[in-house]
Order: sequence, then structure tokens, then C-alpha cells
Amino acid sequence: MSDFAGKLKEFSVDFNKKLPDLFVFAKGRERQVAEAMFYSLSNGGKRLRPFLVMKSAALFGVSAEKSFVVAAALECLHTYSLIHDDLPAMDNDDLRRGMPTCHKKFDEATAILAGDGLLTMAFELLCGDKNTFEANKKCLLAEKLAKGAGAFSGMVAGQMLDLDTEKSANADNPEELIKHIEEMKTGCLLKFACEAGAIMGDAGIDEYNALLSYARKIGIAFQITDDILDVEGDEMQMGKTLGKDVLQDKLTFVSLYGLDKAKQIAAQLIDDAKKSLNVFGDKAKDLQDLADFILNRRN
Ligand code: GRG
Repeated sequence: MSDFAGKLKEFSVDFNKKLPDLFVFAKGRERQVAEAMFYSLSNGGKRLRPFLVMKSAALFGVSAEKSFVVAAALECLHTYSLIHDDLPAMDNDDLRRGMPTCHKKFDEATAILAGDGLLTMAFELLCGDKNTFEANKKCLLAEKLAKGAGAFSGMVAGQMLDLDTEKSANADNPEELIKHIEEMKTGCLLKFACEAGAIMGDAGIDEYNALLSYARKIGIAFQITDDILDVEGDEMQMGKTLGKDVLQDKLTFVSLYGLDKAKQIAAQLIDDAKKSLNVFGDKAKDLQDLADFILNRRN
């Protein structure tokens, strides 16, 4: 395990320890949905988004204690998207984070509700008392997350387009289309992670733009590596079913450019992403290392 992989593991162990405190487990039958939410949230996961939130905020001296709730809100929202993406009506997957998907472990209706529960919990965390930032920052964070995750130009919009990518192989400009989809489907939450740090830390305009530029580049690189791993990754390491893009004849960065060029593009994006952070000097080492981790990840 590389030094950084070890650091991320340590971060995720700490992060996971605090998750049970965010839950209320009722005694009645409704308990099942909270259990399903907790099952999917606590079940593995690299915690890249929480790491990005907390390390971006740390650039401005925001304590981990303060930024944790925002990081947890984002991970709740991300986990909802994975639960719903795995449903039979979407990607129909049996395995996620190396464990049975939520609808396999529980049932389909419970999984739908668990996703709904995590989505709403994200906003309860951002707007409630556990988030100790001033009201205007809470409101801005909630608005940014809603937009990034939403149906007009965020993750839900990206997922809608992604459902059609089997039919998009003959699109007029497949390169534009795939970038557009991935910016919304995957990029928006990574963007929120970095932007949240800037908001919490009252970043100046140059710092704000530097973080947004970094987020945009790692977002595309992250999706390219996801497409590469779908072809040459290891199912055990990835903890999910692979090879589905080819089977579904999906438009991906790999189908568009081939493996070698896709790898080159990802490497260039990561290089550029790291350069975007120059304004922070050595303080941004964790974010620089995370960018390299995204490029070299095996899961
Ligand atoms: C269903 C509304 C809705 C949205 C689904 C995120 C998403 C949109 C679909 C997931 C499909 C997918 C594999 C997307 C590629 C990028 C991605 C989000 C991968 C999973 O993120 P990781 O690798 O996962 O950070 P962990 O488990 O480590 O948190």
C-alpha cells in the first residue's frame, strides 16, 4: 500500500467511526430503512469526496471537527446515488463496495427508500444544528449541493443522459457528449467537494478558481479511470461487476479513444489538476497526492 493509500485508509477509519452518531434507529418497523441506509453508507467506500471536502477546507485552516458534517452530507448523497444506480431499473447490479447491493441485502422498495433517506439526510445535515457554520454558509452549501446533484445541470441530469449512451455511439460529437455527461454525472459532486472547502474557508477569488479548476480536471480523470477499470480492473479489488460498458455498447472514454490514449489523457489531466493548486504551495500536498491516487487507483 502506498503512503497515500495508507493515509486515505486512516482517514476513512476515522470518518467511519463518526457515522453512527448521525443516525437515529427507531424501535419500530421503520427501523429497516435506517438500517439499509447505514448498511450502504458504512459499507466500504474510499471516502474520496469527504477527503476532498475536509482537505480543501483545511487549506484555509478550517478544523476537521467543523468540516466533518459537510463531508458526511456529501457522502450520504453519493451513497444514495450508488444505491439507486444499482437498482434493477438502472444498472441492475448485485455487488457494490464488495458487498451485496442494498436491494439484494434488503429488498427493492427498501433500497429506494434508503436512497431517498440518504438524499434528504444530506440536507438535514447541512442545514441542521450539527453543522456549526453561520446560516448564510449553510444555505449556500445546501444550494450548491442541490444544484450539483440535481436534474437541471447536475448528477441526475447526467444520469438521465447516461441511460441513453448506448444509443449515443453515433452522436454528432461523441467527445463533447461524453464530457458533458461525465461532468454532470461524476464531476458535479467532486466539484461540490472542493467548492464546499472554499466556501467554508472564505476563499479569495484566485483560491476559489484554483480549487474549481482542480476539481474539474480530477473529475474527468476520475471518470476516465473508471472507464479504464471497467475494461482492465479486477472485480475483487473493485468490489463491483466489471465489463458492463462493452456489453452494453456504451459510449465511454475508452470506447472513444481506446485504452492507451484514454490513459494519456487522464495522466495529462492529473498533471494539469496538480498545477492548478500552485497557488497553495506545499499546503496542498494532500490534494496533489489524491490526484495521483485517482490516476493510479485499482479500485
Ligand atoms: C441514480 C441519481 C442517480 C445517479 C447515479 C454516481 C452515479 C449517478 C452512478 C454511479 C455509476 C458509476 C459507476 C459512476 C462512475 C463514477 C462513480 C461515481 C464511481 C463510484 O465512486 P467511487 O469510486 O465509489 O468514489 P466509492 O464506493 O469508493 O465511494
